[in-house]
Amino acid sequence: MTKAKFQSELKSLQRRHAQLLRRQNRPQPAGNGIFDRYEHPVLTAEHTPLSWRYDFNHATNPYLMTRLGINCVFNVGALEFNGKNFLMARVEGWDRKSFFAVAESKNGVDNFQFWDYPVRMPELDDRETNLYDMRLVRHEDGWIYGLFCAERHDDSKPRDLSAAIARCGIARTRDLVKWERLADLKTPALHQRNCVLHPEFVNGKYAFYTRPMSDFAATGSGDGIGWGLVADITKAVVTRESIIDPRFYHTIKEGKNGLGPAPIKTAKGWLHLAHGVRNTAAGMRYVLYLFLCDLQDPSRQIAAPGGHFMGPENDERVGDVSNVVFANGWIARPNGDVFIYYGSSDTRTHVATTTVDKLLDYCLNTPPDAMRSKLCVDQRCQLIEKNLRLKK
Ligand code: BGC
Ligand code: BMA
Repeated sequence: MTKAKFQSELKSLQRRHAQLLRRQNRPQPAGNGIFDRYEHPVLTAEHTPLSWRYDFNHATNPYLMTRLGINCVFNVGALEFNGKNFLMARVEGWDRKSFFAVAESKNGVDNFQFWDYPVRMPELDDRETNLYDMRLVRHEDGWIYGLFCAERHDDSKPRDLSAAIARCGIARTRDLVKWERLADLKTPALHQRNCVLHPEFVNGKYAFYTRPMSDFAATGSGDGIGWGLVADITKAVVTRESIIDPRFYHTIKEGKNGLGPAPIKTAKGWLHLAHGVRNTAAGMRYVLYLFLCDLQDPSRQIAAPGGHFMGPENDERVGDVSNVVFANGWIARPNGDVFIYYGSSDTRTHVATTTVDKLLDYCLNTPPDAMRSKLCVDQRCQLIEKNLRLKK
């Protein structure tokens, strides 16, 4: 390619990229009354800066090739900071390694802009291979914590290249730029993914939501979402882990479940967003669900609406790992607006908006899972009867 052609192609790449970042996002018409999905994803691989992917020098990249491709941007942590919504994205390169990068937007639904550089997360040791799915939480101790999965090969099975160990990495920051890496969380379980820090002290201790599993990813190898207290966050050890949200046969969380972001504190309880997984002939299906815990005792569930809160729809169903919605970030603004950031099929990031009031109404007034077809029909007939009576 001549230098002149190179320059004009680069210009048009940059123009298209700027257009994508400027694109407005609107709520989709006809929601479900619970939340509004938006027309476009808020972050995709194409939203990452061109400088992360291309070499802009004609002498070293005469064909204007993508040099370091980005595969997908999904499963973001989220935090409000100085009135803006910040996302801590899981960015995955063409090399399958994930890393973290911050993108920010004023209105939280469009115009997300990545910072110039991704996060340089300090490494604990060089066997750590993949980092992903950060939960951001502003703790009452004054730090912003990031909890994430730090994955490595399971060296006790040298011939099995898919054998892995999932650990909970912990780091803290004041500005999302400089990170202090703390020791990984220790618990009785071999594997921990989807761990979350509770934003407040409980009995003077740090409280962790955990997800103990005896296998790296297999459904059925853990009992549910756990809870444990930790005295020293710099060497976090959970010795006693209790299950606060168990799995159940023939529900949306039959196979496994895990907490999403840190809970939102509301007047009626701690509001939780989690994911539930079931196994199907087409692989694992991931959906989102909500539950509410007691304000005084956050380990006690007080409301558990039945069924899924959100499942993958339309384009969301297809991607690198299809039939998945996953969320590890949400933001409740002081006015009660809630932004739920969710990844679809391990490929892209979307937003759905709602309010704390709607989510509480959903939690407190959606009937619980009746657990068998017969009782589910009874439950539905009660609703129908109530409606038909109104018509008379
Ligand atoms: C992937 C994760 C996935 C996990 C369990 C990891 O290697 O990076 O996205 O959740 O495996 O399947
Ligand atoms: C997991 C998560 C996510 C992912 C999902 C589906 O266990 O930690 O990273 O979205 O699997 O692959």
